[in-house]
Amino acid sequence: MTFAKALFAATTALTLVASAASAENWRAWNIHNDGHPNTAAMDKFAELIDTATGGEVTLDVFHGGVLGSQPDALEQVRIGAIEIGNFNLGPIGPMVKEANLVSLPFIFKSVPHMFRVLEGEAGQTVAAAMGEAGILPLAWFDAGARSFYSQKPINTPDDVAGLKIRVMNNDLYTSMISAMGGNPSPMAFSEVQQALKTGVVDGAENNFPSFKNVGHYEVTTHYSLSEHLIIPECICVNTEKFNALSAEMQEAVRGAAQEAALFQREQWAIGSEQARKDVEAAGIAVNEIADKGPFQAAMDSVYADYLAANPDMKALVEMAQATE
Ligand code: BDP
Repeated sequence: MTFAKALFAATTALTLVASAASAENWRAWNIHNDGHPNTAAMDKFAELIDTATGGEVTLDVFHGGVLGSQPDALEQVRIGAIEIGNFNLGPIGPMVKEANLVSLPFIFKSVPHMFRVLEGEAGQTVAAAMGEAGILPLAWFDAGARSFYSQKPINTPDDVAGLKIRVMNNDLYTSMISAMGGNPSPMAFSEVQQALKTGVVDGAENNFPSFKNVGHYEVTTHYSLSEHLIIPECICVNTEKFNALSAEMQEAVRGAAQEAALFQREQWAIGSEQARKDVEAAGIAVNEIADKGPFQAAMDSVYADYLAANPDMKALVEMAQATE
């Protein structure tokens, strides 16, 4: 072997060792099962990240919440025990104050409005605060709007009064239900079907895909289109793990996440329409709410109390509200 060849062989071997050592195999948390648009999107993300990074970063996605409840998984991503998650921003509010912007009922006029806010300055502030807290958003998912379901139609806040309603883990949601005269019951997603079935709660609230995919429609009769919350979701990564990647790999990972998010939004549009048809075919009565004004009015005290306790959120709330 000539010297040049030997040098080449040695360098190649070193490069291989170096790239083997720097290859990252990450775990990703997903709460949903097969048949949910986000499950397809997270599988797609795993493919995309592998291709985009040339195998430098690979992903094992754990579906069905097997790595823990959402609040637990968030904590694990925050400390780096799990690298990635598809999180709803609702349960992030208790950890990252700025993320609570999206958990104010009726803050967004529509899903496109929500995306415009996220893509603007308010969204950058939320994303930066999440990154500081260790949960860096790489891309945003559509999660539609959340509406109430129970054993009776809901048309006014008075229809919620006296009902025990399951909510996600966030004080804003307990205040929201209390302001309608209901009894809020924060509970893990995995427990809701049983709680509805046994009457531990009278109702819950979610979008059509989640209402269908975990069988909540099997234990309720009415879905009422209150659309009181439009909460985005993210592909979020542990900030330190992401920052430890080379600039080139960061770009590849972010690009893969953004492409997966575009795919998710397409899947979401198809999946939520299908989920609505499926639950209706299974006997769920879906009712429009002719006037959402009384629900919005009932939230005045929620906003007032929230802003009194968090005066530093006022500018962000106003920025979102002023976004066209
Ligand atoms: C679903 C979200 C999921 C939440 C769940 C819930 O995709 O992240 O955990 O709602 O209500 O729509 O807990």
